Amino acid sequence: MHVKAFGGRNSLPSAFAGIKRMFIDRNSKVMVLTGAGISAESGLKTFREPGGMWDTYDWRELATPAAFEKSPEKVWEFYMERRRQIRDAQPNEAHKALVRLEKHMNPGRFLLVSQNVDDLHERAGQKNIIKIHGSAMRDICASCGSVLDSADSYNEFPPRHACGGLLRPDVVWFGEPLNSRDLKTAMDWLLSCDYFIVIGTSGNVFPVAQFVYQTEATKIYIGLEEPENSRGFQQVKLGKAGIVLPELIEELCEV
Ligand code: BV8
Repeated sequence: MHVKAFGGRNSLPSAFAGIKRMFIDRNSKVMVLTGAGISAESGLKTFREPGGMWDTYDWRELATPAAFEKSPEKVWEFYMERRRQIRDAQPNEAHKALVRLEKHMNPGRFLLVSQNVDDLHERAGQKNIIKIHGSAMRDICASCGSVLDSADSYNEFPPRHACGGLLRPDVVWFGEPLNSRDLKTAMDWLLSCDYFIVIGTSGNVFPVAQFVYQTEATKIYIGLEEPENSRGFQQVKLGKAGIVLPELIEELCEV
């Protein structure tokens, strides 16, 4: 059942009255998926909106293994700038609301899967999280696979690991497979969760964009505009995550 999107804080038409009556029991199983939209109110750019990252830069030149092979310096310059912006950003009300939701749930009944490579969920206090596209705040050695916390600066570019291999940001680039263990955990949760709440992602990037079609859970989307995969959701609530999410979680969990 696809219920049309609507905007505004209190315009809960009857079709959404259920969202008010729906109550998430502490023992329900809740899976949350976030995208760049949840970090927008922290001042970080999204990707596909006008003025967004891929509107400004060509991802083929910056977020693929071939790009790194061709010009590691250029790729490092791009990620060091994003790292600076992430370090200057703070978690917003939406990140904090998800921490309250996790605390509301009984142990083992909450999982956050984030496509974001920033660390705002972690800095907000989120515990059970899978970063399915990796983290811009970690580096990995392209030769030996060692993972390091990112340094604020390097004395050479591109930086090298002690083993001599090139370091790269520990993110999943286009054309790279997602971590198989993370993907299996996500699949297991999709098959068993009661609620699948998706926030701030345009539904353009695969295989994550297909998740909504791979679960029988109650599926709610929160974002500024209808995502590409909006037909997969029973409920689409348009608005800023920093405003809508705290209100929704308060209604659903009375927290
Ligand atoms: C792979 C890390 C296979 C780097 C990123 C079908 C099946 C499988 C693959 C494919 C397929 N079709 C195409 C592919 C290939 C490709 C793909 O999906 N291409 C797209 C462009 C069509 N997928 C891949 O390459 C994936 N790998 O499939 O490998 C394989 C298997 C075996 C062996 C080899 C290969 C890897 C994909 C991961 C790529 N990495 N990022 C980095 O970030 O630097 S993707 C990038 O997009 C980010 O991770 C980002 O998180 C992700 C999703 O973007 P969104 O988060 O949705 O951001 P967007 O701007 O689009 O939307 C933001 C939304 O927020 C908007 O809707 C907006 O309205 C809303 N919003 C804004 N403000 C607010 C808000 N909402 C609420 N409140 C607000 N205030």
